[in-house]
Amino acid sequence: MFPGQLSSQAFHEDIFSTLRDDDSRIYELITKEYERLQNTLQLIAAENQCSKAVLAALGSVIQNKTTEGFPGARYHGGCEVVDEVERLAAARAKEAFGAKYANVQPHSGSQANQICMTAILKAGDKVLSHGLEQGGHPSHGGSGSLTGKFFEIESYFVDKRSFLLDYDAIREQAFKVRPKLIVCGASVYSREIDFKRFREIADEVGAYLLADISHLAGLVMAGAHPSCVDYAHFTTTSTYKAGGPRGGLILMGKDYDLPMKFSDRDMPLWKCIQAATFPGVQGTPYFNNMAAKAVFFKETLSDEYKARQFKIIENAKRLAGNLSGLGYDVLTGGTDNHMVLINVESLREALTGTIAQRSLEDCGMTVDAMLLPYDKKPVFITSGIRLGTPIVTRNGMGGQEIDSISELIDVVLREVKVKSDSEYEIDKSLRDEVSNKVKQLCGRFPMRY
Ligand code: DSN
Repeated sequence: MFPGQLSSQAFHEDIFSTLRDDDSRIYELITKEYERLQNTLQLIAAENQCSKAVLAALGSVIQNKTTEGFPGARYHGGCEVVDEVERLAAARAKEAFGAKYANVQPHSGSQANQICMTAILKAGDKVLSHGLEQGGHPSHGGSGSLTGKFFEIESYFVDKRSFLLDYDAIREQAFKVRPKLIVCGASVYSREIDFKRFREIADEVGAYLLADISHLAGLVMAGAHPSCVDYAHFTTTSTYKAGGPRGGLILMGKDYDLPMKFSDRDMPLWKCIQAATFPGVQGTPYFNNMAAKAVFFKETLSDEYKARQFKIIENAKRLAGNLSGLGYDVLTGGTDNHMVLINVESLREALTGTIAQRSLEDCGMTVDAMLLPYDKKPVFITSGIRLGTPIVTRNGMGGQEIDSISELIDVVLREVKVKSDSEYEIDKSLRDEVSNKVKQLCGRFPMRY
């Protein structure tokens, strides 16, 4: 070591105090967010909490490296370390999901979907996907997304009465539409998805199948939800919802090297995915995220991670059962995963999802207002809320705490005074009382890392 040079350990150790000294405003905002997370209940189904090791990998000098391409075939020099990082992250992802191919470069779940779609579709090709207004995702063909602008999108919907996927109806629609791609996976669906059935339908109509398991990835890795990896041609997910860093992932199972026919040659599917990644959709991948993904995938192999995924479902089932017992309309009557969908309008006529979200937030509980299937309310008002148990479970909460949370939610939603679709009043003493109970609960279960 030359004078003036720091070891990697010394360089990285004081990153946070350097930020405090150099940019006190951002430092303060980070501190504020940390305190919000410590002192309020996070019940957003799409959120999770990564480990300190993941945070460390995100905030390391690896973020400085630029290059395009894939390990061993890059467009810049100096890639020997990041090649190893990428290979390790992909190998660990394959192990965690039991996949044959993993691409750890997508910047997000949306970009993972864009990569898969542009790999196999031409502009104007038909796609059949879960309707956006019922909890599909913009990147599955929403009209505002580039996937909706370039491909011809048909939506399938859940059954009007049961709110469940109706596979016979989807099959019938697939025969009518004859899509080149079927997309399954949703942000507002609390029941098991039958990936095998989706693949049978795709095979019958000669379509590819893409399963976006962003909401289910942790459960799938742990075996707490059936896996799609060998049923879907492409599995995509974001990595943060399962408890990793922000980012996306593409996995392929047994079909990873099926040939895709071009006029002058055949190309295996996995290579089409690589070409669509770069130069197709992205430039330089985020190597710090890749390092953090590698750290996360290693964590998912632990017994603690796997057991936690089952506990997340157990807690969600208890929350659904409690609220149902208190007279709430829980969509589909319960849940098979980490989310609970509630029609708040059926509790009190004038109550909306937006008022439920805001009044609960006033009392320290963070949830999402959510448009439910066949919802008649506008998108920023909604009839529903979506609750999720990943973070409270991550912090060690179990049945007793879920019972307390159910009671706290109930008292707020029964007592809030509704003035219009989005205006309300909440008694100050009630707000203080509930917020204090939430703080006490959070104090007993501090953020785990
Ligand atoms: N933000 C996610 C969700 O709330 O489900 C979708 O990407």
